[in-house]
Amino acid sequence: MITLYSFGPFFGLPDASPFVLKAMTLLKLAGLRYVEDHGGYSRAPKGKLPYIDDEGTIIADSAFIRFHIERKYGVDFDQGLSAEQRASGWAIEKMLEDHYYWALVHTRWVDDANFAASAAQFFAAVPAPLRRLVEAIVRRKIATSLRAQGMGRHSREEIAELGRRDIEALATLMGDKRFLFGDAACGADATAFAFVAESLAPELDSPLRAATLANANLVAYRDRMLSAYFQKYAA
Ligand SMILES: N[C@@H](CCC(=O)N[C@@H](CS)C(=O)NCC(=O)O)C(=O)O
Repeated sequence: MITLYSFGPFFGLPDASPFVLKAMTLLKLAGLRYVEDHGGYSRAPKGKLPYIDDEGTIIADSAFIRFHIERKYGVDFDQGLSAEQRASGWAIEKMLEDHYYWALVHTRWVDDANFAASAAQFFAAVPAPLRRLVEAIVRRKIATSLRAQGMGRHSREEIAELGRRDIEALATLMGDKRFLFGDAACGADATAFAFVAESLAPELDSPLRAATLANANLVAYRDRMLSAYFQKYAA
């Protein structure tokens, strides 16, 4: 049995992290059963979630989880796709993971009102006297990461504009297809779905949420993926 180390359900979604939601979706696409463990963050080999324990083999990072599933279980998530479609899928994933993600992080963690309504939920279990301190330490760490990555050097408006461009690009590439490349979900759909679903979390009244909501095809895509793979969270 595979153990997936995750944060746990937040924002009406199976997990607060788009990378964890991506890994869950990959496991489901591959038809692999897994159990979740919400207590593994302190032992995360790369200091981040997700990671998995597959019968004693530890794999950290959603990309390497994907490669592990492909190698060990003989799964081709992109079966039937052309070389060009596979390359496009990878490019879409990296736009969302290495660019859009940071706009989403900024929205959740920097803006005070959004933080109070969303990310602060993570600390609900921390004893009250310590909660403010822990929140402040984590927010400072995230602000430092945002600056180091580069996104954190832009103004709020500039970050919103960059994030909107990503969402518009994704919506255009999706068009009126059921999934990114047709009638079947592929590897990149795990990522695209995860980021669209996290963007639409109702707790976050952000320009990114508004941009996603403005694209009916993305909202329908989120609903379709939830119904297919996360029935409990479907509307
Ligand atoms: N490249 C990693 C990114 C994972 C990641 O950024 N996870 C975040 C949550 S969304 C995390 O665990 N952050 C905790 C930290 O940086 O301390 C993947 O694809 O799994």
